[in-house]
Amino acid sequence: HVDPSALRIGDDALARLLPRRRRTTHKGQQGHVLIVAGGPGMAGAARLAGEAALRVGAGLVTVATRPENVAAIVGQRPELICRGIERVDELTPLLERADVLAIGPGLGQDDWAQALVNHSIRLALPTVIDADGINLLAQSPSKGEHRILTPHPGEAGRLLGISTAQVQSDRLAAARGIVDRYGGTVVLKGAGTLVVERNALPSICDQGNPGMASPGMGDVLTGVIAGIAAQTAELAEAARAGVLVHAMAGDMAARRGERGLLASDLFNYLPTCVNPTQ
Ligand code: NPW
Ligand code: AMP
Ligand code: MG
Repeated sequence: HVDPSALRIGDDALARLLPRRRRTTHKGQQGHVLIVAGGPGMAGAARLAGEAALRVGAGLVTVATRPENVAAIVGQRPELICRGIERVDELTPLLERADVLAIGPGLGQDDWAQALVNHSIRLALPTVIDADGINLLAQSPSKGEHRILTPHPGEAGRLLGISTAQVQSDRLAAARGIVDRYGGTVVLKGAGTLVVERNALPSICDQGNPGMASPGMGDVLTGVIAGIAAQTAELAEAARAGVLVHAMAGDMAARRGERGLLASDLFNYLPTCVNPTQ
C-alpha cells in the first residue's frame, strides 16, 4: 500500500505542532470544537468524536446532536457540553463560538442532517467533514478551502462517482481527484492513510493496524483531527498530525492483540501521543 511518491508522516512534526503547554494557560486558549453528529441510533458516533477531541486537548468541546441523544452522551462523558438541535437556526450561536467545526459522524442523511450540513459547510470556519457529512456533500457538491475531508474508500468512491475498488486501485489519484473537485485537504483512510492537498507533496501514514478496522474508529479520527486543529493554526498540518496520533494510539492499544480492539480503547493512549515532549 505504501506509495513511493508520498512523504512519510513522521513524529518530528508532532513535537513542533504540539509543544508543552504554557504554565499559565487556561482552557479558553486551547480551542473550542463544535461537533455536529449523531442522528437516530447513532449517539455513539457523536460521543466518540467528542471524547476524542477532549483527549487530544481541545479546551472546550460542544456536541450538537438530536435531542434524544443528549442524555446518553452527557451521561457517558460529563466533560462534554451537549445541545439537542431541532432546527438549523439553533446551531448559529454554537457556530459563532467555535474555532473548528467537525460534522458528519453518525449524522444520517435525512432532511434534518441535510439542513445542518448545507448550512454549516458554507461558512469560513475550519471544518472537518466526515461520514454522512461526506455522503451529503457528494449528493450536492461544493468546493471549499477551509476543509478537511476524511473519507474511507467507500465514501471516497461516492465523492468521485466510482467504486470502492477503483479508489483502492489508485489511492493517490483518488485523493487528488477529491482535492480537485472539492478543495481543501483530503485524508483518504485505510491501511496507508494518505493526506493530500493542492500544491504540496502527499503524505502517507505507515502506522496503524488491522485491529483498527472496527466500528467508530473513523469517528474517533474526526475528533482527534478537530481537537488538534483547534489548538494549532494550520489545517493540513493538523490533519497529518491527527492521522499519526490516531494510528500511534491504535498501535499502543493493539499491543494486547488486534482482534477485538475497540475505538474507545484509543482514549487511554491519545494523551500520551499528543504530549510528545513530556
Ligand atoms: P465496499 O462494500 O467494499 O464497496 P458506509 P459506515 C467501504 C456511522 N457509525 N477499505 C466498504 O465498501 C458513521 O459515522 C456510527 C476498503 C464498506 O462496505 C456513518 O455516519 C457508529 N473499503 C455511518 O455509521 C459506529 C472500505 O465502505 C463501506 C474501507 C455509516 O458509516 C459505526 C462502508 O461504508 C459507524 O462509524 C476500507 N478501509 N472502509 C456509532 N456507534 O454510532 C470502508 N470501506 O456504508 O459509509 O458505512 O462507514 O459504517
Ligand atoms: P471508518 O471507516 O470511518 O470507521 O475509519 C476507520 C479508521 O480506522 C481510519 O482511520 C482507517 O485508516 C483506520 N483503519 C481501518 N482499517 C485499517 C487497517 N487495516 N490498517 C490501518 N488503519 C486502518
Ligand atoms: Mg467513518
